[in-house]
Order: sequence, then C-alpha cells, then structure tokens
Amino acid sequence: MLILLSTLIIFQGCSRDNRALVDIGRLITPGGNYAVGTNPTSIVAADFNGDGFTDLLITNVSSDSLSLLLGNGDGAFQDAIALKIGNMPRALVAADFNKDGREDIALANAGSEDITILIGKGDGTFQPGESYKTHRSPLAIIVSDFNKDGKADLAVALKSDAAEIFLGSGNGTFKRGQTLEVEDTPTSIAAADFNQDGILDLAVANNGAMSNNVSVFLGQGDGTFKPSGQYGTGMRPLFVIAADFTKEGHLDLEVVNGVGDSLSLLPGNGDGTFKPAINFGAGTGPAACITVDINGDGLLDTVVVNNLSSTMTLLLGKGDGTFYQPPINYETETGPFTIIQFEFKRGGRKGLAIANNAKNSISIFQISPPPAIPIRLPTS
Ligand SMILES: [Ca+2]
Ligand SMILES: [Ca+2]
Ligand SMILES: [Ca+2]
Ligand SMILES: [Ca+2]
Repeated sequence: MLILLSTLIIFQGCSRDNRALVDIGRLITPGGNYAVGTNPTSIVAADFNGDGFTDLLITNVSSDSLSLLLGNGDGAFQDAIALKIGNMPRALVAADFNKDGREDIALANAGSEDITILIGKGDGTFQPGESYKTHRSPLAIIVSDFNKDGKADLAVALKSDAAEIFLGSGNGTFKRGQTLEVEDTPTSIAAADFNQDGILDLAVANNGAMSNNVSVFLGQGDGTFKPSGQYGTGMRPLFVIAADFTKEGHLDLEVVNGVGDSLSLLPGNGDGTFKPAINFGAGTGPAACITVDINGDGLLDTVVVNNLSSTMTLLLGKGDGTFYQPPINYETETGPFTIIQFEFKRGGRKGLAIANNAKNSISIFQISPPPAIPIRLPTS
C-alpha cells in the first residue's frame, strides 16, 4: 500500500502544461510479496533457468538455504524453490565464472567462514564448485573484473576488519589475492573508477562503532589495491554505492548510515579523494539503497529501505546530490534489509526487489516507465 497514494502533485520544471496533475506515488507500484526462508539478507537477479526472464536468488541466513524465485517476465514470480545450500549464507553474487554461458553463483557463508562457488547448469539448478576459506566471517561480496583480464573476480568484506580479493581463472576457480586492511566491521563494498584511470577502485563501509567511515582503495590494474584514505560518514555506515550524483563528471559515494537515520553524500574529486560528507535525513533505521532515475528527468534518484519503520523511501534527486522534499514513503513488509533493481526480462520493465528480514519475504515493486514529462515535486 502506498502511504501517499492519494497525494496529487502539480508538474513543475520544464513542463509545458503546468496544470497537469500526476499521482507521484505511482512512480513505484507494489508488485507482490513472496515467502522465502528465514531472515533473508541478500538478493541477486539473473536468468538462472535460461528462459529469458529474470529470476531472483536469495540468501536465508538463519535457515542455511537459498530461495529461487523463477520470473514470469511480467513482474510476477513463481513460488520460491528452496535450495538447501550454505552455512549462514549472508550474501551472494551471480556471474558466468566458467564462461559456459550460464550464470554461476559465489556464496558468502558467515557460519563456515568461506566462499562457495556454485556452477549453474542453466536449468535453475547448480552443482557445487570449489570453496575458499576466508579469514573471518564474510559479510558482503561483490563481483567485477579488477585486473581487466575478462574474467570475473570477487571482493569480500570480512568481520572484523579486512577485505579479501579472489581473482577468477575463467574456469570457475579462483586464486586468492590481496587482503586489504579496513576498519571496524565492513558490511558493504562498492567498485567504481574513482580516479578515472580506467581501473576499478573500491570503497568499503565500516559499520563498527569504532569507525563511522568508509575506506577507499585505488586499483593498480593487476588486481591489487593501494589504500587511499578514510572518509567520515554518519553513524554506523551500513551500505555504500557509487555514482555521479552531483553531475560534475566525477563519481561520488552515497552511504546509508544505520544509526541516526541519515544518508551521507561524499562528493568525489575525480582523483580518488572525496570532499567531506554532507548528511541528509532518511527513514528510521535505513539499511540499504539503490540509485536509478525514477521520474524520467535524467537525474539520479535514490530509493532507501528502512529496516525499523518497514518502509521504502523515494528521494527524487535535484542533480546536485541533494533531494526534493518531502521524500515519498511506501510501506514494505516487516524489516526490509536490502534492495536491488533489475529488469523483469532483458530490455523490459524495471523493478525493485526488497528482502524483508523479519517477515521472511521478498517484496517486488514495479517502476513505472519514465513519464513523457519529468515529474518533480513542487517545493524546492
Ligand atoms: Ca528465468
Ligand atoms: Ca557458468
Ligand atoms: Ca579478472
Ligand atoms: Ca581507478
């Protein structure tokens, strides 16, 4: 249910017809809830059974299982299939690690302190691949090609103060790479080219009480990274994403702070350094976010899930890193913990998937096609 369903907002900005009315709440519409295992923490979207429709795979940290939601391509999904895999699986990513054209999985197990590779058979099932011990419990994992050899690599954030790199061999196996020292309890990693040298860099959100910052590392091109600095955020940063929010041509960081109900914007300087954080209010207990242009004005918007208020907040971006007020809130099921964006089928309509950690469910929302005239809020 949309909290602001009945709110009518007048077009502003470049609208030729400023008398036109639009229901701004309908930029995002609810698309159903699906029961999964116990305490879902992470979602990845890919076509696991090869039918052209995007599927969702979810880690259930408390039931040692994954849930597979096969997509129908139109925003609806079939009931979850339970896969009994993992030991406190906390996070996962999908990519074609062995280059056979089928999606594979890297699963971060907080209980057994390892990464498990699952080789996709292309029909929605997987066969176990190699496992790689991590030095502590993995809390987050990302996939990218750090050494530019065309083979997918992994970066893993570990409790209590490290990140580890695993370099892909292209056949489904990995070589252990560098261990990076970060600060207290890293819970999220973003990879992007902050210094514009064509090599991916890393930003790590340090969630522990001792830190309140992000650690930035600059990629060297061979899969190694050099520490570049720590940048202060709000309290207990949980989640970090990178994009050019300020439209100055440099990548910035946006950070979700788990305590104090705020977001931090760290404007990038384009050389791998960042300006001091600018903090904004968010919902109650924000846990994760994505950025996407929701209202069709070419400017990035941010969608945040709020774990304590069981809401999702849409912040319409002004293009300078700040947002129109007031934010637009949508109800979710209990305890939303993470959010992803995806296409229901390749080139198709976009959607959002939210893992509700306390309700043991996934909520789907549909993003409306971009309006012909950008929708903006009337206030500055
Ligand atoms: Ca599919
Ligand atoms: Ca594969
Ligand atoms: Ca690589
Ligand atoms: Ca770089």
